[in-house]
Amino acid sequence: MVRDPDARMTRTTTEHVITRARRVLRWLNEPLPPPPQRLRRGPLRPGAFPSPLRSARLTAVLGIALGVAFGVCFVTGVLSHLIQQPPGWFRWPSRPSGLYRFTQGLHVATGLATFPLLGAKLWSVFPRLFAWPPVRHAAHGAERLAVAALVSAALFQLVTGLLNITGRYALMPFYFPAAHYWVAWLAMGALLIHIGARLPTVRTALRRPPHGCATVSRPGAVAASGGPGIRAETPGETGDGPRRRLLIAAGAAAAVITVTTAGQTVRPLAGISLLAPRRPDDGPQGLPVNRTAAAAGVRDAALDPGYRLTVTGFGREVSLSLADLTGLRQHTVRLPIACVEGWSATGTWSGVRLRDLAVLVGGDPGACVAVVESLQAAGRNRSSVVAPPHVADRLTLVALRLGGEALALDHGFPARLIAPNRPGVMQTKWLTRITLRETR
Ligand SMILES: Nc1nc2c(c(=O)[nH]1)N[C@H]1C(S)=C(S)[C@@H](COP(=O)(O)O)O[C@H]1N2
Ligand SMILES: [Mo]
Repeated sequence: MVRDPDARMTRTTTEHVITRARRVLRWLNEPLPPPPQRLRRGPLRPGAFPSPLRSARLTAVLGIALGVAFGVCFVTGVLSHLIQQPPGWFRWPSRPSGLYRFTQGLHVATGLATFPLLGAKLWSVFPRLFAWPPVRHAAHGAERLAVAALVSAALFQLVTGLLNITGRYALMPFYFPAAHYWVAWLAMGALLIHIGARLPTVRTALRRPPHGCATVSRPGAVAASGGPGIRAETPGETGDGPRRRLLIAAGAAAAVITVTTAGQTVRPLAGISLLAPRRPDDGPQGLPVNRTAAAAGVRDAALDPGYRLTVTGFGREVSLSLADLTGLRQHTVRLPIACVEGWSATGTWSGVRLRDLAVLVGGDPGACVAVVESLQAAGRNRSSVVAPPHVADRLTLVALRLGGEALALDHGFPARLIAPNRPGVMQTKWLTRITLRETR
């Protein structure tokens, strides 16, 4: 019989790795020397947080609600980022025409609902900040660091998100979309570590009956006790009434915030939109304005009678006056502006199909990308890229009219882009140039 030396070598290497891993794990869970007892003062003293409201179960239920809200917010946020800065593999369709309006509305709504939930959750675990000993072993220290990262990242996301939807960019000394995007990944990573570490505790906490009628003590009872001031619910203990009321209050606050802000995108709720930063019908021609013509510095150029829209591509170039544009075949569509800030509003737009302009310079509208540029000299939103499905879509217009009238100056007069299923920030106003090229 021939022995296989390779197989034996692989086996010894594997065993070696396993032994190493075990040693690291043991080291991570090795108890660390406790800090001197005389430091155990103030909030660190035993029994510093006697509130009967706090319990492992309350924390677990709030944690699950938060996890769901955060998950939805994360997925819809990453989606919004991909649509605005598409990597090569990403395709975003032009239908259903109101899909982005829905996903971004959900993003902002779940983000806002997180405020009371996170507040209640932080309150419910606050005493744990003063747990004694502060670090039991290296693994415990790592978990606490992940929690610190999670809390900071979550607060950063909520605050920057709120500043964004209220248009307070000046208060953010960084580029909001990039910061909000990368910190989201940080929060998600920390959240996954946190869930991994806390899952057994959550299971135990939820298994225990809320009204404490059981008398059997379970082996997990100690694990579910969250440290100082946070009790595992021992059977027969009272205090579920106030705890339940706190949960209901946090849930109700989340619901009230949702209902009083959703009106900025859900039209029937507009009347009770008390907390929403925007009303969907507040602005010229019954539509909000994000950047005015004056703010964009395009007033004179937009009102100039010599205005021309240049369409180029495939070796051709046409220059169209406003009269030329109205002389082309006109179409009318009903489409929303769905701002990344979470408000949206539907308008009735009329103008020329982008695909007709592609044909005008000899392009195949089924295989074209368009770059649309505005009269605005500078600024991140002065131009945008229109992907092939949107160029080809019959709903995509170079709009000249809104609600049966010429476009208001602030809505993009003389001509703006309006396309189905696109973020508002990519519905470029005051168009001056459209460049078409073949899809590679
Ligand atoms: N040239 C230009 N187009 C622009 C913008 C801009 O700043 N400059 N803002 C965009 C944003 S963020 C939104 S939400 C929509 C809003 O369109 P409205 O002002 O007509 O409602 O226009 C988009 N088009
Ligand atoms: Mo926007």
